[in-house]
Amino acid sequence: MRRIAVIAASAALVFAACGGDDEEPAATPAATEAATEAPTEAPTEAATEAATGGATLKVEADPSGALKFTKTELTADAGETTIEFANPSQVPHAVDIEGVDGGETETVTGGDAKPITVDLKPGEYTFYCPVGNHRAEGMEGKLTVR
Ligand SMILES: [Cu+2]
Repeated sequence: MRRIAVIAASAALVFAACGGDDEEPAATPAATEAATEAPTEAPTEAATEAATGGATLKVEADPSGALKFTKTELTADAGETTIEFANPSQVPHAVDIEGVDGGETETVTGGDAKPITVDLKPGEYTFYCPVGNHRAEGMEGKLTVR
């Protein structure tokens, strides 16, 4: 509301200025408004979505904060796979796939980790949480890649 009033007032000033003698044309308020509103976060969002082209493997930590994942068995097809790890709980977690290069996500609390992309070869792997003693407490599972 306040902003509209300001714009209206400025517009009135511009009209007033034009009506009279050749006073300098005021730098239009509209132009400056547009410039300040321009920066958005859209480009980065688009970039991350474009990067996820292949298969996606979703892993989630127990939402209540228990030291476990929501699944103890996961399956995936061999090849480029994007791993999306979600940890909605208030306990910090990450996921690490043992024996897979770059197969560890960042540690997150109450949110999603930045997706990682790995090249999975057929076989059986253990995925676990590398934070503290979580793995020893049972925060692990089996990943079968076919
Ligand atoms: Cu953990």
